Amino acid sequence: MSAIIQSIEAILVDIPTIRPHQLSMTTMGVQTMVIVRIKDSDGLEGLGEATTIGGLAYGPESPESIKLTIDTYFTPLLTGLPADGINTLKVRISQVAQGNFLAKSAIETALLDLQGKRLNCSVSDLLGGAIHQHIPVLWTLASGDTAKDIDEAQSLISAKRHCDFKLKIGSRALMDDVRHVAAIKAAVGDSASVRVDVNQAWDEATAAKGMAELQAAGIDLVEQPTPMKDLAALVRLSQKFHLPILADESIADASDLFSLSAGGFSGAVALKIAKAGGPLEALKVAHVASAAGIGLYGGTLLEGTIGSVASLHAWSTLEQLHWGTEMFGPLLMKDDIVVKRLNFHDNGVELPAGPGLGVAIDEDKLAQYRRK
Ligand code: MUC
Ligand code: MG
Repeated sequence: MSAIIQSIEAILVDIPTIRPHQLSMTTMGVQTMVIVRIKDSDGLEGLGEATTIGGLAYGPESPESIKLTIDTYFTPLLTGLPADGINTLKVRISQVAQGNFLAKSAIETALLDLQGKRLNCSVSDLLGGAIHQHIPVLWTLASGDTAKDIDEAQSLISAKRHCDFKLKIGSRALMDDVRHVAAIKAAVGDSASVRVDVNQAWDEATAAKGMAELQAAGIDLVEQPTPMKDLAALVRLSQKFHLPILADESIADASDLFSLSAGGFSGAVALKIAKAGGPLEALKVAHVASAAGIGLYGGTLLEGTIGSVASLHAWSTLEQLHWGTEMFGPLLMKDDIVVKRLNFHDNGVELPAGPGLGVAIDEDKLAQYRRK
């Protein structure tokens, strides 16, 4: 007899960031995670997480709306059903809910964690097995201050915590951003790869000028320079410059990437479990990318440990991550709600061992940070 889903809980957790994190659309001082706990009739528990950036600043789902979607729609639908039929449960959810990929991702993650615990294997084993145990992780420099960003980069390079950096630009005038980026690249030199994320802030003409300047400054990759819906602009820019483009907000799921590549885009894609609707869905994007010759990058919505580990299990099964990953979310938060924090070393992170995700909740920490 299959174990039955007995309860689903969605918990809002607020943890301050170690410093303000400045993006083109918002500055974060706190990160809000939605932690999902699914319990089954055998007494096992699966953990999931759905986290976004700056409430509603980044996308259409907020932490509060994710909790509402799970409490009001997904919990009554799934309670009482066999917990091990993940594909069947996903079909049931998509029959009642359009979109809501972050909420779906948290549920899919928790079901995978539960399945792994039941079968005594890791989530990456469920996904075909990890190829990599140590996964490269970059750091985002986004203090808003050039000198502080240079200090931050240099201390992280010497500690071997990160050797690749992503700079958040787009909120200032173009040439101010170019000077900021060029100063950081000049300070770190060849010891680091420097990329930028514009988070859709430029129109196509600004992007063309920006890419020419950034190419001359030695930048390696430009992420989402133009608005997400303007796929044609991404295609034209990718054909015009040798400096590669990383598509982020434009690509949520496999069909988005199919359209972009069929339109003639070359470059890379940021995979995110949150955008796609879970680790299984994000891997479908990776398969389309591989078929189309598009490079892979393991992306984040600045999730805490649970969401980051779910992503890492998925990324660990990919033979090649051309641009590495950015699974540093847990390091941006002042504290954590898990018993054992991730082990970041040698410019990357260790995939945790143990059944399921390999992560356990610290109940005292959860009680301290959960929203009252
Ligand atoms: C994004 O758009 O890439 C990832 C790293 C970071 O600093 O912000 C995110 C979101
Ligand atoms: Mg991005």
